[in-house]
Amino acid sequence: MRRLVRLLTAVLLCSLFLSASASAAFPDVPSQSWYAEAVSQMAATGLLSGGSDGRFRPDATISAAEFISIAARSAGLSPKRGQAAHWASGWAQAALEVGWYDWDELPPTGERFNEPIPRQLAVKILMRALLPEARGDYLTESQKISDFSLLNGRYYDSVLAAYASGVVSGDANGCFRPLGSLSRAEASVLVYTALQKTQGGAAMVSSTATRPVTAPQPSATPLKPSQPAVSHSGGVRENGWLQVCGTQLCNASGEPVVLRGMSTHGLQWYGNFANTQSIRNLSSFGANLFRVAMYTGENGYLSQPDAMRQQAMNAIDAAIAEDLYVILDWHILSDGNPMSHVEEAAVFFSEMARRYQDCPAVIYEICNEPNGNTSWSGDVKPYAERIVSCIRAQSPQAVILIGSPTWSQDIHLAAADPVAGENLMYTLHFYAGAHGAELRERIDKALANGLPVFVSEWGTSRADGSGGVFLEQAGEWLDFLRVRGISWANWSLCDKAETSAALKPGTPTDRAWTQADLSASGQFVFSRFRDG
Ligand code: DCB
Repeated sequence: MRRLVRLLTAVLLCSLFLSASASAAFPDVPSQSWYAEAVSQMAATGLLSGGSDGRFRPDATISAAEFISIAARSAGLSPKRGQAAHWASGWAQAALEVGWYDWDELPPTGERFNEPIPRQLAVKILMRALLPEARGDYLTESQKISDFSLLNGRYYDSVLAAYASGVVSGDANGCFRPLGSLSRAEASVLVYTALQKTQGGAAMVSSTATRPVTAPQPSATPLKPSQPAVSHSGGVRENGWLQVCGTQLCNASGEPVVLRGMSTHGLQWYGNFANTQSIRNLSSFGANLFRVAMYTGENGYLSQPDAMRQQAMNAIDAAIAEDLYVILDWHILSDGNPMSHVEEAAVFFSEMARRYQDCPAVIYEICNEPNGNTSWSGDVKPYAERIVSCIRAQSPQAVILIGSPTWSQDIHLAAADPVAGENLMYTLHFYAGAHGAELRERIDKALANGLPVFVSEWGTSRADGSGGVFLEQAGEWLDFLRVRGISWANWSLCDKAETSAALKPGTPTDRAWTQADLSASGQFVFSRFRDG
């Protein structure tokens, strides 16, 4: 024990001495700065260096090459034969081979070596390099990150582990800024902090506290579970054209948006609830999304195309006038395989996408719920490729929602083999009385694989639209969706005598609605539009 103490003291003294001398070596690293200790200690042990002019450039943005070489040295990795004529190529190759990151995140061919490294990638590399055993609990750690929904799912594990082990904490607003860059000073503190958490890193521990990567404390007031990860963000005038950033739906300026609202029941039966007054009522309760369910079978579009098209357009136009985003849903159900009517769908979506090509409100849902003997790779995916190209020919950027087999529950198949293109999202449908943790796990895995998810239909009932209502289970679902910034539309806005209907039988469509008009399901769902 005495020997150990003597050894540690020697190491500490030695590192303090080195600290003083190294700090002096960088004229642009003030000895009192929050990063001085990290920079000087790491420079002294050869883990990082300054420029040929002897300066450290603490405020400069760190490049991928610089970060990887520091992480690799810190983890004791040896450079390999690189694939690019770049000084860091050998380090990047070694890091790639041990699996710190994937080829697409930083190609070893070097063309992105000099670009800033995104913070999410830096943290992934660092955690794999230095603290591969660290883990973070999803619910606990994600609550600490107010911009969690901006984080790409493939970085969840590393970032949550980094928060749990105290390597990273949020900025003053509790944000991680996963796509932001790091200054050289921040990166040094980040690596140094991680080194201190490693077993061998005790030698680096000094008596003075270091500043965490961005702010002194993990978000000073951790987010309460009831607080939305992404707040509800208004209508079309406020947000404009939507876009998909990573897995998150964003507005025209790239800020996260969550859409929440109602789906109609079948337009052929309950089209009266797709009028202006009903949509205005919905909006007054806080919804910013309306879904127009145009059945194909069951006396829908396939049997009366002109009438149904006109009804769908009227509903869309009414939603646009009320400033709501609106989903045009090709509601396949009894016709389980979308390929059965792909030609009709191609004509329909080409025409609709032309009509609404200048309209940022319109979102296309190309196949409600494939079911029966339908496969992803053989049916739904080729169908989606065809219809996406029809829509894209008219509307290059509108968001398109794609379903999957088993009533749009098989997103794992889509995640393994997604459709190529931009602004595509994948629908997951659930009914609270039938579906729970298993489907939620599928969502998390899909997000982790980079698949953007949109819950374009869900109910408080059993999967047949009746039974229950299952409000406790529905609450669990909505909490889950809120934390992940996932948008949703509830089934359904009608007064049918079934529990999933939001309105009591006989509710009129020509006046404002009060709580007394809402069913048990409606009261629950309408109260969740604003904050999730
Ligand atoms: C979906 C459909 C939707 C259906 C609801 C509830 O189907 F997209 O059209 O709505 O979920 O079942 C119901 C209406 C009824 C109507 C019936 C037929 O509420 O009033 O009579 O459509 O038009 C699902 C979703 C999931 C599952 C099964 C169905 N599942 N399904 O997991 O088994 O059989 O319709």
